Amino acid sequence: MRKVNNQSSHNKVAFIHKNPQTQSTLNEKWKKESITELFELPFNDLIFKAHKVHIENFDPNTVQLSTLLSIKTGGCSEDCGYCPQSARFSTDVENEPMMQLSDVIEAAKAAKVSGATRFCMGAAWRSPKDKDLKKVTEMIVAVKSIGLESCATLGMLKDGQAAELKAAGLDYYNHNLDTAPELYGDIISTRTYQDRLDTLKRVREVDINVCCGGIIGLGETRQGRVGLIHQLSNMDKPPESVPINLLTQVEGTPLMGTQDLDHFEFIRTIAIARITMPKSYIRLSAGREMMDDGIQALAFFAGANSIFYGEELLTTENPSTLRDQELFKRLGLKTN
Ligand code: SAM
Ligand code: DTB
Ligand code: SF4
Repeated sequence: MRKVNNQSSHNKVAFIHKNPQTQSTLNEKWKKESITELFELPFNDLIFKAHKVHIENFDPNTVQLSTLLSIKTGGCSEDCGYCPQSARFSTDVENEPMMQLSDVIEAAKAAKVSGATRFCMGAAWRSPKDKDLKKVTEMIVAVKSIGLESCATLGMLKDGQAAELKAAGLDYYNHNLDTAPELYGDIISTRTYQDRLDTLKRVREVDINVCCGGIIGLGETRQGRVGLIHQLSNMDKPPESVPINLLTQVEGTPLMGTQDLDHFEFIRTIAIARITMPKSYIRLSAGREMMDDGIQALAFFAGANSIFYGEELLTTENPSTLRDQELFKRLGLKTN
């Protein structure tokens, strides 16, 4: 049993490390000032604007379903302040070695039966060892043969590793920027923003679709959220898939006790991701378990068109497939 408790409490200063990062240079399509102005719009004006962008680019009544599986759980060397899988924090997560191929196949088949179209395999690694990567490539081949799109999130990739994943047929690589560059060192000290950008470059170079987003509700100010969107939307090619996670607070992690983010601010962030990245899939990710149906409905209106679907994320709970199916029915949403 590795499901962990995600309770939250209030009024704790969130940031833990002090290790300022330098800002990368961007070819600016979206200026911080313009993104800030979007955040400052009246809520109704903002979500109306976002919905207009949404309907110009997507069928607003269709949601893409991705199912997650943790193929290697816990015991991670990194110190990401939000993560229950870091070996440095004392959480209820039980470490588990890499899963057997046959168990992954079983989980992928079950995801397909439930209606998912993409299967995302996550590993609690700083970066994969070559022998581990080989096993993951076998999993990718198997997932593809079931008729699912494949996605993997394995940490930082070295030269050559992205090409191996591509050769196995990997469709998407998930690697999040997590927050604004200037805040990154407050949340993670064991790697840099530039490390993340370097891996994303390697993924792009071999033509694997990029899944890249972040976490909000880390205790950042609105300017922090502006900084994250500024990075994502100004990438040479914006990510095809943008997961927006709301911090899931886990007992034992340094960010446990962070002040909860107003859910309307979460919706604003979804709307601004939609406006600034009109052709990307914007995914409601961690945090749906804490959202009521009304907030999720608003998120779909504001431009979210993908979710993590299945009872579990990596180590924490997600809404049941039954609850999601009922919500889709009530909202007249189709899935793919
Ligand atoms: N170890 C790899 C890495 O860090 O890239 C892959 C797995 S890691 C768990 C994938 C992403 O999950 C993180 O980048 C972060 O955005 C998200 N995540 C982890 N813990 C979270 C939490 N408690 N709440 C919200 N998102 C979280
Ligand atoms: C992403 O952006 N969110 C997912 C997926 N990519 C790998 C992970 C969320 C993890 C939430 C905490 C957990 O379940 O351990
Ligand atoms: Fe490790 Fe990834 Fe968790 Fe960071 S987010 S501690 S790298 S599993």
